[in-house]
Amino acid sequence: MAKELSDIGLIGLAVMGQNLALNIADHGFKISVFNRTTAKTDKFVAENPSNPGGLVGTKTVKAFVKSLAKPRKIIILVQAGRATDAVIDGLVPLLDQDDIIIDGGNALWTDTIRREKDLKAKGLRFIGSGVSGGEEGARFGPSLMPGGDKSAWKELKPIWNAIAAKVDRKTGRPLEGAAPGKPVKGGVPCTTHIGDNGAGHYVKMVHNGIEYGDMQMICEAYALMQGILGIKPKEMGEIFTQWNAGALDSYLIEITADILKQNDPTNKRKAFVDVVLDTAGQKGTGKWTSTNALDMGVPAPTIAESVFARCISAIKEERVAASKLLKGPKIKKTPAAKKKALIEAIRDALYCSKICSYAQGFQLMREAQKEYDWKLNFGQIAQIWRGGCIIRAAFLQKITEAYARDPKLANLLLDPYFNKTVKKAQDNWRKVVALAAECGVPAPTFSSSLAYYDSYRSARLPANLLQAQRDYFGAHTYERVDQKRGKFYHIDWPDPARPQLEM
Ligand code: NBP
Repeated sequence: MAKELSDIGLIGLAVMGQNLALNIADHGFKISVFNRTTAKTDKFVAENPSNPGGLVGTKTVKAFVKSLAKPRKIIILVQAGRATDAVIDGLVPLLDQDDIIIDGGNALWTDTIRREKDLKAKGLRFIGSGVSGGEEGARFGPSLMPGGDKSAWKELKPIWNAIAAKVDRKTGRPLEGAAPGKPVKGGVPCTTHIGDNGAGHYVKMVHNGIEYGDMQMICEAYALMQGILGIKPKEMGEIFTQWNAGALDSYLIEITADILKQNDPTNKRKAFVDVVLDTAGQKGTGKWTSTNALDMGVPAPTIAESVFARCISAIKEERVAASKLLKGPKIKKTPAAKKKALIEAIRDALYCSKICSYAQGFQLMREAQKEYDWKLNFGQIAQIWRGGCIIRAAFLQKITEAYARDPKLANLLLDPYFNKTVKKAQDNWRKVVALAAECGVPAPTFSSSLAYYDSYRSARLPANLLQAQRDYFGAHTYERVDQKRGKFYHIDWPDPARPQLEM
């Protein structure tokens, strides 16, 4: 007998909402849907008549709420910010004690903390869940990062476990169903309860910051191979395919290979990548990650550089004008015999920079858990990023293993695997950064990652001089190397003890 009431409901039928609703229905859950513009709901339901669970289109929020089994579970997939608040405000008067609202949008985690608190005071439960993987992920298995009320998570877990991407328990490799939309048999779902209130959205934000870094690093590898070696897109596509068979095995490397091999649809003799305008947009999560890093005083320069790289790309006209006035060095031709070695060096530079970028992302989460009193499981976070999401990569299994070895690991770079990898590859990394500077090819994330690595491994940095400067002009005081930490000194500048120049 068909179920009368729906197992779950979803509001917001744009790209993400439609695909997630179909994924949920594929797994046998009956789902009610609602959208502000009713025509979109009608079209969506009409176009998807058969699925194992069933789609129920509703025309009013009241009818939508009435169609759900209690405690009601309602996913919101609308724009983050005001639209999410508007949808919540419309729902609240219609809900009963213990009903559950799940925000699957890219909300700012502090908004999620606020919403959870407000709704709790009204007797409602709230989950802020990161949803990663774009359209394809939402449809066939995203990585899901839920945070919030534990009892609400218990109710949501069977659905989230069913629809999430799955990875192999031992190898962490993403698993696929027999066909798109066919449920995957076995495997570990790429979802776990991340922590209280805003923890899920915070981790999703850091995921996006890391994604910014990954994408920019790949672009720098492309720019170096193009600028210094003159490699054409098709050949470079083959290089990325080879890289994808090794330690760099990841979704972003795979799609980069595809993109580079793609011809322009309007002129088949041209590579598609060559006709795309070089200005990149952003929606804000990379900026949020970087701002939060600055707020908490956690160094995340690779992620910030990747945001700035998009900013500088956006001022196209200014760059074109500057290119006519500002001269750089002439690019040295690399002899053909050295081409293979340089390609390998670029690959190593990419891998080492990637390690630094992830080290920064995980340090951010470590600091945030102190600030917000969360208990994050870093190995599990790396594991649920192995499938479904944009940054899915073989490399994440190494992170899971690193945290299994030492759950309190201070920095990924200190793990034996990552330490050994960087030790082996760093000569190549340094060579590439030096060559990029010599040739005038911008490589902001490669070089800032190297500076991060060198700073992190320095027992003594020049901040001694900096602190002395601060004491000189602002009486900011300084600590001494020959005294215990926490004791502060000040000199009345200019210091009478300073040796005078003999005349
Ligand atoms: P959008 O963020 O573009 O949201 C638009 C949808 O929200 C439309 O269907 C719109 O209805 C509906 N909506 C409702 Br219902 N009430 C609204 C209101 N009061 N104000 C504005 N819109 C309202 O959809 P999306 O691209 O599917 O993304 C959904 C969420 O998922 C966002 O938070 C996004 O950041 C996040 N996300 C997106 C991706 C991605 O790849 N796109 C990936 C991961 C996360 P209408 O038809 O009447 O305009």
